[in-house]
Amino acid sequence: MLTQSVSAAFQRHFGHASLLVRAPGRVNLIGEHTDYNAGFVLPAAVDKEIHFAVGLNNTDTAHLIAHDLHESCEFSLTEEVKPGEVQWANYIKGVVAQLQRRGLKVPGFDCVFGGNIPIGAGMSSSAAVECGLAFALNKLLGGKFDRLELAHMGQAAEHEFAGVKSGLMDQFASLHGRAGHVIRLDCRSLDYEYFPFDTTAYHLILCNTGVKHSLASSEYNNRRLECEQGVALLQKHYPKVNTLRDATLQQLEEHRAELGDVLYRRCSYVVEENLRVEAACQHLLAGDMPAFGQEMYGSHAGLRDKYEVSCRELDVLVELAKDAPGVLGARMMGGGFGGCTINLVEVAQVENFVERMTAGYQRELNLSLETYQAIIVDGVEAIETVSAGS
Ligand code: GAF
Repeated sequence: MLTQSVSAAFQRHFGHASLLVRAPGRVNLIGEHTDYNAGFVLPAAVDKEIHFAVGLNNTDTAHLIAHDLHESCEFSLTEEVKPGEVQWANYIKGVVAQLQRRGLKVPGFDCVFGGNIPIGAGMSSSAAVECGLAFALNKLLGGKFDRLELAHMGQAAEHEFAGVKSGLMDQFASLHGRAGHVIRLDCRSLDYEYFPFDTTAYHLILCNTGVKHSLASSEYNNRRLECEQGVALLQKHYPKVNTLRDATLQQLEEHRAELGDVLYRRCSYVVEENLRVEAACQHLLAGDMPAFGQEMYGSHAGLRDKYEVSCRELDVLVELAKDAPGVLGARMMGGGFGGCTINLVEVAQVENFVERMTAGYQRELNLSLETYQAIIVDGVEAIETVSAGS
């Protein structure tokens, strides 16, 4: 459906051959704000996606159409691409700039994209845009770069063209997702392992607060800075501590006064969250989903109280989930300050859960709730090549 409408729009506007690509958003089961601290994450690509039709046009200009927004933008490729005023186009321009920086002469291309990833829901629509376009252009231009390099390009685009100093998790998950599996990624070594995630008994349900507070990106960058300050201080005592991944709770305890209250809380959250991811993976292997769910609740408490990236809407949803039958775990997901909670819910209770949460959110905050079941799918891939006029 999505592919057809994007492909039809491409034919209407440009009428030449194109490559069709799908790029999924992601969920993260546990391991939040650990990626830029060289820690562990446990994401998966999900069935909310952005689809692309991309074709070379034998000119020096890129023409972009954001199908859902009914907006277009074009830019010249004769020189190094720079960020512009159109926000959504910057994710694409950022990727093109990365390809150029790696020595590729990017020729003119036409691109139509559209999707169903809710914007601002913390499901990484921006990473899907970056990764889908990077994958499509790379394929059209000879496939020089592997998926990891494409993920790095997406991340760099986020840093330089969107101003968010994000980690690698979102781009990595969009490009490396595997249907029915979560990915345990070690963000230090970039080693990763797929864990089967059985959804016969439990479903992953996302509850979208519908809010995205404006401090999201500035506070995100602040947290990253605070972690770096914590590391700089620890390093004076422990030269081998290069990231919070290398730090222990005992070291933090010993230098608590020197760190001060805020840095101590930020750093101890990160160290504890890494331990929770490792524990969660053990529970997953042992099939102990109630224990897995407890780690999710622990993660939320840390994000709320120590890392302070939650908000009232997210906290209300997690509290409501705790009281609902058949819920094993719930937590805020992604950068925070809005977006979704992720909930692990017994299949038989899903319908009741959705009703209860919707009513509760309305009652507590007078807000309406959107919910989605997250189905774990494969990462970015080419769907087909469409010839001109078809
Ligand atoms: C955002 C970032 F893009 C990720 O890199 C990650 O840090 C996440 O927030 C928090 O875990 O999605």
